[in-house]
Amino acid sequence: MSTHRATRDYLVADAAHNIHAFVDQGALNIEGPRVISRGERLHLWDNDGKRYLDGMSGLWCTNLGYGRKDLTQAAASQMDQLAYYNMFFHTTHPSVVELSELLFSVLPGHYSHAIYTNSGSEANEVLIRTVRRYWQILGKPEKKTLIGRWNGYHGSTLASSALGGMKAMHEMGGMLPDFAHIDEPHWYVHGGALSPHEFGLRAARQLEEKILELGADKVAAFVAEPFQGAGGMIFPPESYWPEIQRICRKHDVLLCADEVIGGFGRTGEWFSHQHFGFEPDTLTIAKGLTSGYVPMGGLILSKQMAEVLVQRGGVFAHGLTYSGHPVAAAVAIANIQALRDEGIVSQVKNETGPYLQECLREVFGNHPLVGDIQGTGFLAALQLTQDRATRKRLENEKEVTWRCRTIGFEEGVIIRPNQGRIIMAPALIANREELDELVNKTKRALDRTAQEFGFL
Ligand code: PXG
Repeated sequence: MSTHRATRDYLVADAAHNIHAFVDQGALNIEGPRVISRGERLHLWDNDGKRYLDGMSGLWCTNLGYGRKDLTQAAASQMDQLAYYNMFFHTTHPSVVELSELLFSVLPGHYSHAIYTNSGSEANEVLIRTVRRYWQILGKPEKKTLIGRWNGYHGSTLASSALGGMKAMHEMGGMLPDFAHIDEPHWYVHGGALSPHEFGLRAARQLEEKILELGADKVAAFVAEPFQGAGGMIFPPESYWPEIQRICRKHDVLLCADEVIGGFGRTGEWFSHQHFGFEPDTLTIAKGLTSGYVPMGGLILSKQMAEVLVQRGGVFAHGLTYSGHPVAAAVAIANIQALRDEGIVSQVKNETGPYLQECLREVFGNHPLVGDIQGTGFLAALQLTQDRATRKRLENEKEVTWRCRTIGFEEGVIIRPNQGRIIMAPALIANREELDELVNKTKRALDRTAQEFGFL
């Protein structure tokens, strides 16, 4: 554990040496980041002892909350017994074998194989290589284009960011050939006069248009998050996923779900594609797999795909030093066991998730700044608006939502501004009292924001 130093010391050293994610580093150095030092369940403490309720599970990952001794002990015992070994050159080890047995016992029955990584970005890199390999083995090497979505997020490595649809990332010298994008199914912003149902179908049919434009014999896969996380917690209309699945099957295009945020109970189902009712051929996982205690991700393959790769594929030319790392696997086992044996996933589905959704609708349903509330399980987005009737977005939505986050910190709650929305995704262990604290502090932050900008 690091020794405790004055916050100012940390800020000076941080500015001298660290480049942070997705910020203007020069501007951050002037303002200084918050130094977070300790966590317990849903609460975090900064270096000066101020306490916050973390409404975002870190970066959507601490599904079991902070300070779980079962997870830290699983890591410590595994380190004592076998701190490292690998899956190269005809070896394996007990913790990765046991993890896979457990993982496939909670996954739907049509999945059978996993390729482990250290992160979600790497899991999507492996996905890209694996779907191309799959079509090569089947004698269709031309089927190599992957279709993603604008505003989708699949990671920060080169190919995963090309697959994603974040334009700022593409502009940083990152676009690659053989990737294409369709629009996001964001009814509130793009739906116009269409009903959500009609818009969902129209958004899905863009995939068919794109496949026909590129030629189905060139398209390997469609990859998407069941709901968009980093892109603003956008839930597609109910008509969207069944139509996407129909189109993929019709044109022999693999359907790949990025479950990095949605996996491990977030929606109240083990995996979010189960909530939306479709059957992907692959799943990418990370974050909630270990509740963020140690890095781990993976690619899950359907039985049908795995059979092609295993029975007909020959050498699979891929491997990471830390694929299936014993310590990460031991933590993942303890994490999945806790989610299952403590009934946490079903509690989010049947009890605490509906409670959170109800509270949010009760408290924010008539708020002058809130035009729409989306969410299920332990996911929620408050869409801010200038005018509820016309769904007009706030002109200064970035400024307003960022101010709301800053006031949130003052009020002792961590919520996230995103695309004109205030979003939250608390740890799945949250009880009613913790959820009340989240909702009440968010209400104070939003009220103060509304007052400052003249809405209240
Ligand atoms: N896929 C999805 C759907 C993600 O959300 C990744 C892949 C990449 O995972 P790694 O482990 O390589 O980071 C992610 C990551 C945000 C935010 O602000 C979201 C992510 C990461 C950091 C910030 O919403 N998602």
